[in-house]
Amino acid sequence: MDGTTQTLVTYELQGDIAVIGLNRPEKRNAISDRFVEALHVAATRARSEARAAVIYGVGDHFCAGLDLAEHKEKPLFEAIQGSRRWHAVFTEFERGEIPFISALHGAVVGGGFELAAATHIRVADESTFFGLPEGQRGIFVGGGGSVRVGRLIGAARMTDMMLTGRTVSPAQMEQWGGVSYVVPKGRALETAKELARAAASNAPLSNYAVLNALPRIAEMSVEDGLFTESVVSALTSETPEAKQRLRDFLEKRTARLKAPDAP
Ligand code: 1HE
Repeated sequence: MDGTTQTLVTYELQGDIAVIGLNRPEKRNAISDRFVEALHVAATRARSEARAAVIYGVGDHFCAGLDLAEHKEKPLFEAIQGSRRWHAVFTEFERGEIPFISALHGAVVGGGFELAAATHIRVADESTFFGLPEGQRGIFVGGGGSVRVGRLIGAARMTDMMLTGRTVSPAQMEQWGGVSYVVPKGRALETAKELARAAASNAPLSNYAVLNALPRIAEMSVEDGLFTESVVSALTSETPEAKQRLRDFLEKRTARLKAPDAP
C-alpha cells in the first residue's frame, strides 16, 4: 500500500532527539516518490526542532530500496528527475545542521543502503544484511550510492557487491568501515538513541562543523584542508557557548573522560 492516507514516515520528538520511522512494512519500506517527500518533511522538521535524529525501519527490515513497482512505469526523464530528488533529499540528511544516526536491521539493500550511507553513524543489529542488487534488477544505483557507498566502503568492494549481487553481514561491513556498531538483534534502535543523545549534548556549532567541514576537508588538498581546519576551529571557539564549556571544564564542573568499557 502507498495510498494517500498512510503515514509512510513516522516522526516523534523525544526530548532533544527526533525519532524517524520508515513505515511501509508491508512493502519492506520500499521507497516510492511519496516516500521520498515524506522523508523530506521529516528531515526538515528534525533539523528545525531536534539536536540529533535517529532513523529506523518499522517491521522486519530497515529498507528494501527503490519501489520497483513504481519505478518500472517511469519514462526516462522522470527517472532522472526522481534520482535527482533522492539526491537532494538525502543531502538534507547528510549536510544539514544535526547528526542523523541510522538503526539498521534486516534488509539494508539498494536505496536503503544509500539512505543509510547518507546518515552520519550506522548501527546494525545482527539480523542486518547489506546488498546492492541493482544489477540483478537491470538498473544502477540512483540514490547517491556511487558517491556515498563507494566512498564509505571503497569502490572495489562496492563493485564486487554490485557485480556479484552478494549480501554482506554486519560483521563484514564493520570491518569494511560501513557500520560503526554491531549490536545484538533488536538492540539497534536503543543504541542509536543513546548515541543520538550523546551527540545532542555537544555544542550545535561543533556538530555543524563536523557534518559540513569534515567531508569537505576530506576532498581538499592537504594544505587547503589544514588551513580550512584552522579557520573552522577558531570560529567555533569564538562562540559564547564554547567559552562557557571551556570554563566549565577548567573549573571542574564537567565529567572527565574515562576509558571505554571492554572490549
Ligand atoms: C517491494 C520491494 C521493492 C519488497 N519494491 N516492492 N530492491 C531490491 O531489489 C530488493 C527487493 N526485495 C527483496 O529482496 C525482499 O523483498 C526483501 C529481502 C527485502 C524482504 O523479503 P521478504 O520475504 O520479507 O518480503 P517479500 O515477500 O519479498 O516482499 C513483501 C512485499 O513487499 C511484496 O509485495 P506483495 O504485494 O507480494 O506482498 C514485495 O513485492 C514487496 N517489495 N521489496 C517494491 N524494492 C534510487 S535507485 C535505488 C535502486 C534500488 O534500490 S535497486 C534495489 C531494489
